[in-house]
Amino acid sequence: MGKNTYDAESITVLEGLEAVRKRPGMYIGSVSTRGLNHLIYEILDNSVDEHLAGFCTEIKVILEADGSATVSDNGRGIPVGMHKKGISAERLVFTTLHAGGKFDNSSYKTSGGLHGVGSSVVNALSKHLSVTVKTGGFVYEDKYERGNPIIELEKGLLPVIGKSKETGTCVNFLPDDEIFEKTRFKEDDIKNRLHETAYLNPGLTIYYEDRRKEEVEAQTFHEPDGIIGYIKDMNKTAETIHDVIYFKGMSDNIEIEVAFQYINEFHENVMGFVNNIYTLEGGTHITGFKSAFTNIINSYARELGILKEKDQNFTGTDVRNGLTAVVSIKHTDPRFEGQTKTKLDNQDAAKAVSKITNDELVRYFDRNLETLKSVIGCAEKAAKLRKTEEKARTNMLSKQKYSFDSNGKLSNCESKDAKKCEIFIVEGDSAGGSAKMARNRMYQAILPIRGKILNVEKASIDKVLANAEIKTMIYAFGCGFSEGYGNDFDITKLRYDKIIIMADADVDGAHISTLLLTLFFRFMPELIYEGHVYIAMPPLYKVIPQKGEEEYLYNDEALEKYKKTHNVSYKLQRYKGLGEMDPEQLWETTLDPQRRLLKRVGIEDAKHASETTELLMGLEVPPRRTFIYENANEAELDV
Ligand code: TSJ
Repeated sequence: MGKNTYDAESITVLEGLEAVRKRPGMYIGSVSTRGLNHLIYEILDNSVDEHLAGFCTEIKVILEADGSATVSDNGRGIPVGMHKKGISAERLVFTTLHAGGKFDNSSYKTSGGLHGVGSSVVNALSKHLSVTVKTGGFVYEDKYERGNPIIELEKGLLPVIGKSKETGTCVNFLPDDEIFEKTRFKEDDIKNRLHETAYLNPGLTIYYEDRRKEEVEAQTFHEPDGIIGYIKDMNKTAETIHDVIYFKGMSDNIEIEVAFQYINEFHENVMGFVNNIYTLEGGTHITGFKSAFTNIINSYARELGILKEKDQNFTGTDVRNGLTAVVSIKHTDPRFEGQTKTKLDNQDAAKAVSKITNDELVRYFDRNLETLKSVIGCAEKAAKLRKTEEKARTNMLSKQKYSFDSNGKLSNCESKDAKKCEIFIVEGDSAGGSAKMARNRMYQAILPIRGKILNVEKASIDKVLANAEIKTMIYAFGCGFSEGYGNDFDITKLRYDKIIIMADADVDGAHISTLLLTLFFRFMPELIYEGHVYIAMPPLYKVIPQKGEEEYLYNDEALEKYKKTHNVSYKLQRYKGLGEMDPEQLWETTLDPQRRLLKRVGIEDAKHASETTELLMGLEVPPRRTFIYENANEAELDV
């Protein structure tokens, strides 16, 4: 650093970024893969803001071969000129916490959202970061290491490295392996996010490239139909009841955009976005949308005589039966609450969305009576089913509370201390038998399940609850279950800290895991939200060298690595399934808390899980098998 007047300021700046490196979780949520991907989104949001401000039409996101990421756009370019006290504005952006807003005169800051922390945090958590700005005929460059500028400025101005008639910003950064547990970006999550961003910004084209692979993968995301296209794609394989309905409006300075369509299925999918941020936990915009919908459909149903005077109103869940909807709003000052800070809290949004939804639905349905009638038909079907199910449930709960222990299938553990207890849900009787012998019976319970449990997405609830294995499971967990029409689920009663799905590493195993996750996701989502659900990762191989220690290998990468690092002859044993392991092996590889590998099913998977489920269950048999097969080897060796 020079002896310039901004010395004092630089010191506080560096202290700021030092705090980020000390407690990264405070700024990006976690240092797991989720936090890692978040770095890209944080930078990307700046370019999207530039698009929202009306100056950028193209964004490129490149996962580079060296593990770094490059995000670039064709916007105006970050201001490089002198800002207050002699620091270039660009420097201030990258070295000051929360600097973003200061120059940002676009009306909607995405940075107001989930962990919206700005590019300085990305800078602080990167081994190196470089910025190239094209503006005013010149190309400027700046570089940082772990948040520290490494180029000395002359008179506070950035060095010029070339000329250009174009404008734009390009940022390249390599996440610091001193900070992150893993530094490999997860491409599926990133591609989803880019696609979502394209749907929400129909004027934007996003190019994606993954250069880490031998064969470079390139994709373009451009969705000129916006959220209408989003709905169409989500309902691609479903039987739709009407064309996508779209409306937008402005109320109380909040911009509201909605697209929806009913399909002939027994579930709802209402997704909310605030300033392009997906709100997993919903919030006021969603509440406003839902309450307007419920009111309107009920008053039309009475007007049309479909609901008689003596009839009860449809519930909100009835009204949303079969509904796929996207509610996207733009708010100048969004506030978020909830466990993952993804629940909109602004009361004005509820009022505004409800007003616009109300006005626009009335306008539409008054002119489209046939559509209205088929929508009400969906609610009627749901109400009928609900009433049957309410009966079925009362019967089930009163009759069978204590009866299914007689299956004798659950081998419970002795301890009643839920914090220490685990339950393994094991596919197949033979693996179940081995697991029962191998387990630590003090803390580990075993529940073998046979074959394929019920497809919960398709089955109605009384069928689900009639399934012996599911009943045993619900009973064993001890918390009841929740479902659209009431909530009997009580997570404080959970008897096991860990619920561990143990299935073979093959197609059928993947199917069983998906079905179980669907069941949990639909009827006991708190189990997933609160991180109680895990997937056991049994090894794929055992290597037995002529000399030296035997080793279990958990994936093909580990095998490749072993081959490269061990020059001795060895026998390679491939496990086909859990059933092949004797109890001792099962203990060593999959049950022993000291040695086993578990994948935690996290909230980040929740949205993806539900989509996958819908995809899996909605499709015919052949594509379903392909999908599961393709993904069977993709489980991440986290935790
Ligand atoms: F912040 C960042 F460095 F992470 C970043 C910012 C990364 C990337 C890839 C792009 C951007 C960015 C910033 N793209 N476009 C802009 N635009 C501005 O910062 C900008 C330009 C001009 C004016 C103006 O009022 O003239 C205002 C702004 C906010």
